Amino acid sequence: MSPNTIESVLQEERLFSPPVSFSKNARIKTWEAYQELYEKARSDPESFWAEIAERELHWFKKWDKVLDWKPPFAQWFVGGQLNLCYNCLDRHLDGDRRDKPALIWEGEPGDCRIITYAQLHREVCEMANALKHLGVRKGDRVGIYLPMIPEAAIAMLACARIGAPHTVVFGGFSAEALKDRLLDANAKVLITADGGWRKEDIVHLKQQVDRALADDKVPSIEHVIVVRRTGHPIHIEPGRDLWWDDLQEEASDQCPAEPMDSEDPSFILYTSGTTGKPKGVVHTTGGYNLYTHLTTQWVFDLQENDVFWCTADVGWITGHSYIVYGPLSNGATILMYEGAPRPSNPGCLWDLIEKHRVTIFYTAPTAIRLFIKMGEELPKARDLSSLRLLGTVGEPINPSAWMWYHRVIGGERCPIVDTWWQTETGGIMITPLPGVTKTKPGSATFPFPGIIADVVDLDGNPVGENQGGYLVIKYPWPSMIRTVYKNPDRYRSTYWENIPPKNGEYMYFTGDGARRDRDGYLWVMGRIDDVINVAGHRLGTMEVESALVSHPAVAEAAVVGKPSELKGEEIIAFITLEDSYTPSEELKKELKNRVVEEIGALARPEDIQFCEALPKTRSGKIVRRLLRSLAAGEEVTGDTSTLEDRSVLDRLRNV
Ligand code: 6R9
Repeated sequence: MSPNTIESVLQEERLFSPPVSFSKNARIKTWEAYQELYEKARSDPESFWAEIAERELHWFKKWDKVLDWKPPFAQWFVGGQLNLCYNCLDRHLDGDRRDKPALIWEGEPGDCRIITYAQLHREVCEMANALKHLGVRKGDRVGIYLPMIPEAAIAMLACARIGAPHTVVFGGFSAEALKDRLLDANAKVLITADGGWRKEDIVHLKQQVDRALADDKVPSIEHVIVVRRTGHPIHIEPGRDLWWDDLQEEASDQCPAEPMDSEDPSFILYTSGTTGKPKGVVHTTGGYNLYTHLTTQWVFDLQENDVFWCTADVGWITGHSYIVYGPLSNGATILMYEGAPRPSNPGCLWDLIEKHRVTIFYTAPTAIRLFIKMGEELPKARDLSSLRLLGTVGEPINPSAWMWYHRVIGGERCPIVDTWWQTETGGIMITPLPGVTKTKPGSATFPFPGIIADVVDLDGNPVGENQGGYLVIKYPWPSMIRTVYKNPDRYRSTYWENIPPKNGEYMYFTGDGARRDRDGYLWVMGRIDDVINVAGHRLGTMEVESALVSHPAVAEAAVVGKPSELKGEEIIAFITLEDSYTPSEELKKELKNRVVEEIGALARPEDIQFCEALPKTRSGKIVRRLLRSLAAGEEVTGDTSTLEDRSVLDRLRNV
C-alpha cells in the first residue's frame, strides 16, 4: 500500500433490498432507471441539467449557457433569471397547494402552528417589505440568529425574495462567534428573537446579540429585528432594535419577487475548518435551487402527501437545503420542532411523528446514538407506522446504529438513505435512492446522477478496490460552493489544490477519506485529519469506533492517535457508556478484545478512557482534534468556540 492512501478495515456484508411495495410506488423504481439517469448525466451533463431545470423550476428569463467552467470557478445557467422564494411559494398558490400546510411547527412548550402556502407567502411578503423599508437592497447581507421557529424560514425566504443574501448563524453560537460572522459578512440588518426554548430552558439569544454588537463592534449593522418568542424581559436599544410584530403589522403583503441572476448569491453560510477562522461558503441561486429541489424529490422519494421532518437546525446547511429550500420548492409539507428531547418527556420526538403522521424522517447519527442511549421503550410506546422512509446525515453512521434505526424506528420496513454531502456541496451527493438501491449499513452507497465521485491517492490516481483514499468530485455540479466569501484564494487552496489536476481534470477535494468495495459501494471513513497511523497502517477512525459501538455497553466512541515511538501512533479510545453499565478494568479488556475480533490486533486500543460525554461541535460532530491533544498530554489549543458544551472538555481533562 502506498503511504499516501488510507487503509480500510471495516467489514460489513449485510445487504438490504428496498421493500417491493416501496419500489412499486417510488419515483425511481428500478436500478436500471437509476443507471440510465446516471449515464445520461455523465455523458451529457448540460442537457441533463437543462432539461430538469426547464421542467422543474420557474424562470423569469431562460439562460444562455448551462455551464461555464473555468476551473475552479463554475457558473450555472448563465444569463438565466429566477427567484428562489418565488419557486418555493408563489408557484404553488394557483392550485390545490394554496391551502396545503407548508409548515407544521411545534414549540417546546406545546404550542403548535400550521401555516399554509398562502399564509406563508403573505408573511414572507410582509417581512420582505419590512426589510426593504429598513433600507435593505438587493445584494445587502442580512444576519439571521433565531431559534427553530417559523420566523426563521420566513426570514430566509424574505431575504431570498428581495435578493439580499442571508447568513444564518446557529442559535447556539456565542456572542463572539456571532460577531465574527456578522463582521465578515458585513451584515446590514440582524434578525433575532428575545429567546428560544431548548430542553425546557430559555436560550437568551437577544442577550448574546447585545454582547456581539456592544460598543459598535459590528458597525455595518443598522437595525436588529426582534421576534417575540419567550416574552421574558430584554434590553431594547432605541433606534436600533425593532419588534418583528410591529414591522409586520405596518408592512404591505404585496411584494413582487425580485428577478435574480442565476449566479447572484443566495446566501453565505459559515463553516469551521480545523484551522483558521470560519469560511463563508457562498451559494448562488439557479444551480442551488435546482439541485436541492431535485435531490429532495429523488432521494426522499417525495410524494404529494408526505410530511417531511428533517431534524436539523436551520443554522446548518441541512436546514437550509432540506427544511427550507428543497422541500418548499417541491410544494411539500415540512415539520419543524423548536427544541430537543425534553427532560420531562424524552420521547417527545416520537409523539410528534405520531401526532402529525410524519412519513419521512431525516436525522443525524449523533441523534440516533442518543435515541439508543435513551432506550427503545420510548419509540416503542408510540405509533410510528406513518413512517415510510428514514435518512441520516452528518457523520458516517456506525453499522450497529444503522441496524437499530432500521429495526426500532423503521420497523424493518423503511429504507434508510445515508446521505453524504457538505456545506460546500449544497445538496446530497452520495446516497441510496430509496426505491432502487440495495443498502449496506454504514455505506452511503453511490453518487447521485450528475456527480462524478472517485477515491484517489494524493497524486490524484484512483486507488484500487477496498483501498482507502481521498474522496474527490471530478466534475462541477449545480449547487457547488462558488467561492469563500471575499477570499477566492482560500477557495482555491482548500478545495482544488490538495490534489493536483490530472490531464486538465480538476478534482474537488472533500477532506474525507473513503473506499470503494468490490460492489462499487462507497464507504466514507471520516475526515482525513482524523486518520490514525498505526505501525504504518493509516486507519480511518470511524471503523475502529464502529467496532467499539457494536458492543452493547458502548453509547459513543471516539478514537484518536497518540504519538508512540514504537508504532508511530497508538490508538486511544474515549468511550461513553450506556446507562446500565459502569466503567471497569474488565470492561476495558472486553472492549479491546472486541476491536481485535472485529478488525484485528493492529487496531487494538492501547488505552480506553471512560468519560461522561464527548466533545462535539454544535452540529453533533465529534471533535477528535481536541481529544488528540488530550491523549498526547498537550495543552488543548485552537478554536473551541464551536463546541456544544465547553465544560465537557474540562471534565475530560480530569479523567
Ligand atoms: C451535510 C453536512 C460535512 C462533513 C463531511 C463528512 C461528514 C456528512 C456524512 C458524512 C459520512 C455521511 N458527513 N454526511 N460522513 N457519511 N452520510 O453535514 O455538512 O456540516 O458541512 O459537514 O460531514 O465528513 O465532510 P457539514
